[in-house]
Amino acid sequence: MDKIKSVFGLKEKAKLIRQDIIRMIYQAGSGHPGGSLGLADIFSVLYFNVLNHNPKKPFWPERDRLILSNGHVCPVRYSAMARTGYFSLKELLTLRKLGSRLQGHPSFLDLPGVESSSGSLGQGLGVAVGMALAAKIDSKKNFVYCVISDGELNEGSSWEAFMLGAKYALDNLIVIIDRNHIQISGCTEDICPIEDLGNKIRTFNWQVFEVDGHNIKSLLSTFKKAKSLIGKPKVIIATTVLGKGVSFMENKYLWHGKAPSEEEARKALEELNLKN
Ligand SMILES: Cc1ncc(C[n+]2csc(CCOP(=O)(O)OP(=O)(O)O)c2C)c(N)n1
Ligand SMILES: [Mg+2]
Repeated sequence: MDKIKSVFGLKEKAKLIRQDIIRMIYQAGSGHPGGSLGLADIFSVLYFNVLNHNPKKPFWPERDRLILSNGHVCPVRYSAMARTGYFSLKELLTLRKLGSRLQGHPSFLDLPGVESSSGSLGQGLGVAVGMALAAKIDSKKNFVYCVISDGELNEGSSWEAFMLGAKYALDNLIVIIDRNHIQISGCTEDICPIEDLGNKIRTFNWQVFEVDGHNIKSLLSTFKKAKSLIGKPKVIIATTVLGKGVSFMENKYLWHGKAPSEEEARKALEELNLKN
């Protein structure tokens, strides 16, 4: 696949992804717009630039793997997949319909290109550690990327996986944390504080990078640095805004898992259209 290298090009794709997210969730009548919109820039950078993949050959053995642990934000992944050519844009509107390959939480058995089923939080990092370890054992050169959310760091299983990743010095593993400070019912620091997150993970012997999850240029350079560093697993703490791009959704936890009404969807699309 030809990679998009320009910041402008990647921003344009992120804008389209955000519009898809609104259309899909409105059409489904349920879903999770907040986290999905917040991750649009990161998924644009991953799918159109960072990942070594072939949308026409989703089972290509040498491909990079992308595990989406916080499966509820799958509309962002489905849109990036459709826009890179895994399937048609039309199929996006089948989100959450009976029999659709685009389930409300991703189903690995249904949709080629989805590397693991997810939705039950706290499991993805363990899966990614296993895949990265397997790649090492097989002397493969591919990378394993894993997107996890800040809310799911409340799950102890995530921390077991951090320990194991360090034990095996999995430098082919790059984890991206969606640090939007919000989970299902409020602010992460009110529900079960996870700060000082960077230092916590550093003490687990991971290399930690911190980045603005909406700054395409910084994202590109951070992924580049993370890929080149050897000897340790790496985590990128990406600060994001839940609902990014839609003024009335931004930073509002109530938009974690709620579909927009017709009027709200119209307003959201209007705003997203006007954005540069
Ligand atoms: C094991 C498990 N427990 C509870 C849930 C219900 N749940 C779904 S999303 C969510 C909040 C997770 O926080 P985060 O992913 O940070 O939310 P976001 O930033 O996307 O709003 C919860 C508790 C779940 N999916 N899995
Ligand atoms: Mg969150």
